[in-house]
Amino acid sequence: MTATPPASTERSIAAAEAHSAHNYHPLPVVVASAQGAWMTDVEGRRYLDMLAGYSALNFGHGNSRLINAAKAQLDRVTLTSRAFHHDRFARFCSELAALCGKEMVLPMNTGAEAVETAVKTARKWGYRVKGVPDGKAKIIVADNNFHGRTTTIVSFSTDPEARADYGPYTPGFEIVPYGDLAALEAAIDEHTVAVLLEPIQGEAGVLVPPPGYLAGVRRLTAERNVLFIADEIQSGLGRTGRTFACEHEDVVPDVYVLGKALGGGVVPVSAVVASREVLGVFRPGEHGSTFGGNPLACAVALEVIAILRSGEFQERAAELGEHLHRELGLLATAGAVRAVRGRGLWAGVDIDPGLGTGREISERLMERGVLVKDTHGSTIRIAPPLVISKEDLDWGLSQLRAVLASS
Ligand code: IF1
Repeated sequence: MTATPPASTERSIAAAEAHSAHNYHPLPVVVASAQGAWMTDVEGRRYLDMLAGYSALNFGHGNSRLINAAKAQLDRVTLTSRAFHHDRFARFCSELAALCGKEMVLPMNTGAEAVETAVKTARKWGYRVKGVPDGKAKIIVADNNFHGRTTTIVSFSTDPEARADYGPYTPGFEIVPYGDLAALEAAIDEHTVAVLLEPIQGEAGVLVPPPGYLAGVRRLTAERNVLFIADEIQSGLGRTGRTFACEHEDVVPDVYVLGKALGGGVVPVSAVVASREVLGVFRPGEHGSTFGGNPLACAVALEVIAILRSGEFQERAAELGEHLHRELGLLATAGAVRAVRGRGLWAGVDIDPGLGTGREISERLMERGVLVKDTHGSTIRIAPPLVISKEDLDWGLSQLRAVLASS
């Protein structure tokens, strides 16, 4: 008797598990193609993408404007390194600075690199501009933060999974409770150069700070000559219904840290954006990256910036987000859902733990053609591409309702 060959999905997963480090536990789906808010697996099954590459795909899979910008640039020049100028760089920097209402841009690739760059910027600014004694600079961060996975960044993580076994850790950070202005005020001293925060905490479960918190952080940091660094890598670029999540409190931070959607889900593009006083601290040779600000990255990001300038996706996220949160609120009153947080097309949904872990709910949703990602415990996050139609969003929500009803 010959064994039936395992399905293509199982073979792909087995092969991946054999030769890749097991630093992830993906849902058992093998994607082969995607368009808009939909993905198709190797066996032709279709799934509604309610994660959007952790918000890297805000403008949808295969967005024709972004793909065309990339294709056109592929035929011209893709990489020069920063040893030479290239003809997309100046426009990228000036247009991104303008989008942020700032003056200067320092481009990198991944989010973690941009956060590292912001840390370096703040320290250098502290020594050169604020006058902090050498080696004493302190940066205040929040508990349950997620800013990336480099050794310095995990040094100030409070998540044992992200941090354990990676010491010795980088000093110079103080952790305060997120949302607690008094604790932040007490932590600021004469050596404090920056406060680094997510305006909405993603990994923590899409945690929106209490009203007035971001405005309070802005006031305190301004009064004490401390930089307010907003990590808008996940919250920014349309997701919450505004270009930046800080806008919900009319807050303009000193430093924006951007990533994910800046590359449109096509290429990794990140950046630190700030005033001349802040980013002007760098001299040649003091920081850099082989790929940061490369022609392909700049071409795609320029199209992302043009898309954002129209405001179309911010408006979509605001409108559909209101609908999403209204519908999730109904689920919460029905009992299966304990809490819902978020803004715009971004929600953290705490499921009644009696109904299953976030992972189990995610697997059941996958079986019904909806892809989401769990975070700690019984929380799932919903963050579809902003191109999602209201009908598709409603269909996805009906699948969630069905899963909760049958759990
Ligand atoms: C992973 C979470 C999302 C971020 C913020 C910086 C970075 C991230 C606010 C670093 C990255 C990721 C990375 C991804 C999981 C993910 C995530 F669950 F951890 F929180 F999106 F929800 N600042 N977020 O959210 O950016 O270096 O990855 O480009 O598996 O690590 P990166």
